[in-house]
Amino acid sequence: MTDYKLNNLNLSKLEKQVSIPKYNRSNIKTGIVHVGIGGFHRAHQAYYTDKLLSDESIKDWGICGVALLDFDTKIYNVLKEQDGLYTLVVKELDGTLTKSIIGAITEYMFAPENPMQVIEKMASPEVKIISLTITEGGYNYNEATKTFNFENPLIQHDLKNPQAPKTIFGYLTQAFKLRKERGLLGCTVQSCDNVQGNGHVAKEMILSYVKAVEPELVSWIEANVSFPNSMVDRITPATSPSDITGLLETSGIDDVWPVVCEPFHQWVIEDDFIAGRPAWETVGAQFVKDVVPYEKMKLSLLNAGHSVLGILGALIGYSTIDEAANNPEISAFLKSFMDKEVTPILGNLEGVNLEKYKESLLQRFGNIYIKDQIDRICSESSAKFPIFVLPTVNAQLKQNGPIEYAAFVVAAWAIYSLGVNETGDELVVKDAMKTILNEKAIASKENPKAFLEIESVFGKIKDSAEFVDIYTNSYNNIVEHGVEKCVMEMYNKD
Ligand code: CS2
Repeated sequence: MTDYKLNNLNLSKLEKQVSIPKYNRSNIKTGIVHVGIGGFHRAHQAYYTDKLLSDESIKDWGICGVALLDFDTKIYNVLKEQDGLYTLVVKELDGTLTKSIIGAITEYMFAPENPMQVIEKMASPEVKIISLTITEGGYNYNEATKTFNFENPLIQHDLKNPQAPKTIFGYLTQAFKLRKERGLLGCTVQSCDNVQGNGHVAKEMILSYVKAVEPELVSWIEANVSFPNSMVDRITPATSPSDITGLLETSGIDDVWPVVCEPFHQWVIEDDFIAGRPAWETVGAQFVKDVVPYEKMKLSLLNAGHSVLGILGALIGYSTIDEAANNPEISAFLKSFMDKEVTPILGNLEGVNLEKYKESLLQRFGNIYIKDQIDRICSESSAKFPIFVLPTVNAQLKQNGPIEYAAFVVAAWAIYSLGVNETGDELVVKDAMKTILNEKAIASKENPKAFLEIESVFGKIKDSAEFVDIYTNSYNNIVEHGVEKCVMEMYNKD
């Protein structure tokens, strides 16, 4: 089989091997600027948009992908070399691979190289939506103070260098300023991150920043920018070297960075787009009035479920999520956590069969073909726990409900933060707060409560005697008996 480098020129030659964009990409105008062109965006929003563009009458919704951080230089270079094209490899439940080339990213920019180019693009009249996957930590929210974190050095940089910002807050401020000065219409900021009330949080954090730097812009934003909430879902592991070579060997596609993902995908969006939007509902997205209950369900079951499997699995010595999910002890623990602690706090979810949803999650986690990396799941846990796990604890504490399972996972995370698993192997801890997590983890060997003192993660949880008690017991039990034995005893007792 001849190998073809993935780019515009070779696209038609690949038609026999895989599905390729069915539209003329050079005719598509940019209607969306997307910040954060990692695997998830490319498996989700860009995938939906590519499907939409197959209707050749739709020409206004191409995506300009923005790589915001220095660290994103690789994806920018790949997209540039491949004319924005990449292969999406869906790993089906029976192990077959469905491959398609996605063409929705028609422009790409590297912000650190040319910040003004990005600001101009965000302010351009044809752009109606600025969407974001900037990760949970990207919203710069401090759990302890419940406010915007002005101490972040990158924010300090933006305050001093408004024309050459580094954070999304600096970019959006400049783009809104230009729109206002030029008398242009506003636009929608659409968060696609795993944050409860992601639109609300995006709005609150952006306005906090703008209030400090351009207070006269606040009322313009309030009147001209909308911030719909959305629930996004598709498990997208990091691409492995064998995904890349496998694609080349089986299809002759020389793609430096394909994206692999599960077949399941869901997107529930609040219909609040001030400058118009693509008809994503025609390709499977759901538009609803209030997305908050769906988000809560997904974050506290799926994402928290991931953290449970990730942290416990890492301590046992597993490297992929399916290994943890297919360990009967761990999966029974997860099921109890979901049923006993999460389900009671979800309230009424009209039209959702929660039992089926939970069942489907266990099946998705257990998919042996996905091989989602435990390292990926455990990375940035300091930004994930406050959104995925701790709201369940706080809600249960308020109603004197059960917290055993969640407290156990927090204790396991404290031990994980020592950086060694139960067989003595080193763990790759990737976390913006790695140093403090490790310091507190070491102090926790003497007094487990030390870990809970990180207020920007745990807020006031350390003040709950009940939580501290159960957490400390779990901590000591894990140290003494190991995760698997404790887990077995816990659900046998129930
Ligand atoms: C994961 C998510 O990062 C994580 O911890 O839980 O990336 C998860 O795979 C996606 O939200 C699935 O929709």
